[in-house]
Amino acid sequence: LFLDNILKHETFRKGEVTVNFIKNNPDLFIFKAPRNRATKLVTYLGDIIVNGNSDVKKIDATKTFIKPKVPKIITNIQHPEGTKDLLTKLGPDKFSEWLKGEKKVHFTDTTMRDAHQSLLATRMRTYDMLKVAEGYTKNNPEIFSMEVWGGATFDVCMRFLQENPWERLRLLRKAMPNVLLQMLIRGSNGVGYTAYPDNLIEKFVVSSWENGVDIFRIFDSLNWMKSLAPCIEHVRTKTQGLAEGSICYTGDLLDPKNTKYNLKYYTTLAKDIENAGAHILAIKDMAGLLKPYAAFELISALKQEINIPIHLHTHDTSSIQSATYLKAIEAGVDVLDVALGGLSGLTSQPNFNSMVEMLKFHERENPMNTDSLNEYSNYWETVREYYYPFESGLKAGSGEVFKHEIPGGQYSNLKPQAQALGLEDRFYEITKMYRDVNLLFGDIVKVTPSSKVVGDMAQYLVSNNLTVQDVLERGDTISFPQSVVSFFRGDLGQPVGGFPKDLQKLILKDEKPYSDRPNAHLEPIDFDKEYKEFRKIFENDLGRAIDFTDFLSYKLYPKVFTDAFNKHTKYDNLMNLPTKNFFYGMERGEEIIVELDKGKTLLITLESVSKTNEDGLVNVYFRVNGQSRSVKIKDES
Ligand code: 3PY
Ligand code: ZN
Repeated sequence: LFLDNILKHETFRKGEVTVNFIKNNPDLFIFKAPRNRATKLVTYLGDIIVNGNSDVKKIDATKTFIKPKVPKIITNIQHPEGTKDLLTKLGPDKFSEWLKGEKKVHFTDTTMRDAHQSLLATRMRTYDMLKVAEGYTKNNPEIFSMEVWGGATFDVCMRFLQENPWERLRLLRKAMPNVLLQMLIRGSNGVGYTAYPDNLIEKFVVSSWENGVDIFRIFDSLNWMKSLAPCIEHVRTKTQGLAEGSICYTGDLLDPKNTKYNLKYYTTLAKDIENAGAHILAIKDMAGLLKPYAAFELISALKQEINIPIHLHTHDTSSIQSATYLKAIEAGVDVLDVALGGLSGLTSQPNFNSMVEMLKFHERENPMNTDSLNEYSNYWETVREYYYPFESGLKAGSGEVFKHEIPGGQYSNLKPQAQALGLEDRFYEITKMYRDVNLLFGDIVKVTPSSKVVGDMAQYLVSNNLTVQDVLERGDTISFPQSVVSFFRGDLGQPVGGFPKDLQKLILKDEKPYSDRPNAHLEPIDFDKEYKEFRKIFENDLGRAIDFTDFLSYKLYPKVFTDAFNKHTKYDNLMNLPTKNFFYGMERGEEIIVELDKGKTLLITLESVSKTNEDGLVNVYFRVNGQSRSVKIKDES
């Protein structure tokens, strides 16, 4: 072990050994129990090389990648002061007043959350974010906030990327200490698809704040104040962060026949959100339905009604949403959500780079370094290629979004789901059915998780060759998807105007619905007792160290967390593996560098791959830091 320590020592490896080498390096005498990290890592690579990554359904054998160019990071300067420093100085209430008084338009960059959630099924890995996070916020400290967490990222981190979402947050916080970090939280549904006990949501909010979140964008998938209010309260009373309460926008405000989601409805809801204590109001246009002139009316009216700043979020699915931003700016919007060019447009947010250019020399201009923004946009455009299997295939903006109203974040997921059900060629039918189901359900607000219910029902009806008319005529003989039954029982709360009663009866059969808060039906968590039990299960020498945030992950997603934890035990931390190799393994002769810890790197070369032997095993031969290593992998084909 001593010899091993010497060989691995950085000074030795650099060839800088002097006579005092041993005397000056007491760490040579620290003998760590080997964690076999290198073996675990090559086992993962071997697995992917032989069997592929099960998350990648279709590989294009002709695909080649270009190495992404990371814009220069100036390591020896500190981050210039930004909005995070201002929040610390002013506190949330004064910060909100400051923002409201700002003349220039501010920008939230969604590249690391909603943009890839909406274009690449949320698969963006921490590895690609960390390459640029520090430099980006050093070069562009004028950014209002970076949306980096929450929404579907929490689940996908564990389920598909084998990452710890909390570790992502902590690392991004460290890399971007000057700019506000923002998350999306689904009110009582946290970052999940169902309601959780109130005390779990409270602890989740507090831990999110402690680990780096500054702005909590809080919404409810049915715009139900009873779900929004407690979460706003947690942020207000238990953190020094900013509570951003959201109205989810649906339908068309300008349609005279729209008596449900009209101006009065939105201004009343906004007032309720302000009264519940929000520091900022978000207009969350999750499907990109807010048309330019409707935006002007809505924001002008809200400016009259409320005294907190307004933050507008949209998706450019129709490709006309930059016009919406233009009218919103004219009406006095305070902050706009945008994504860096390479990950903008279509189901993602409008283009940050172009939006800044649009405002040049205008009285509300927010001067930014557009050359730098363009460099980072180019970086993301190149990185995006690694994620090609997760692209939705949408090639141009589509006016159909005003008919089906599918949220941008759901669109990129619905396609692979349809594929998995063998319905790929009936995707258009599914989008039409989505609209029919929405109307059948009484025209509800559709955003996670209510949007998932509509999507599940639409796919169910298409795959069973049923229509909504069939549901109305013989629903008593149909067994509906679990999410639909749960929705009609009241598990996601109450929709605007209530449930259609006859349909509710057909779907629930003999079950009784309820109309109070779903959380009222959930036992609070006994944290002392349950955390102890959790530690007993997961604390062992083989797995990674665990803490309270892991317990929260476990409470939100028990199975997903357990699977990810077990994979970590098998493969160790895969976060530092380059994205190309994480998804596609390695090519023969390819040489990669993987940083296990700061200063501890592995140089891995794939030497050869044997044929499958009679036991169904394949030998994969690597060189790791100059030494031969081979792993036996079971051929699953
Ligand atoms: C989410 O809840 O993940 C969303 O992005 C909703 O728009
Ligand atoms: Zn969104």
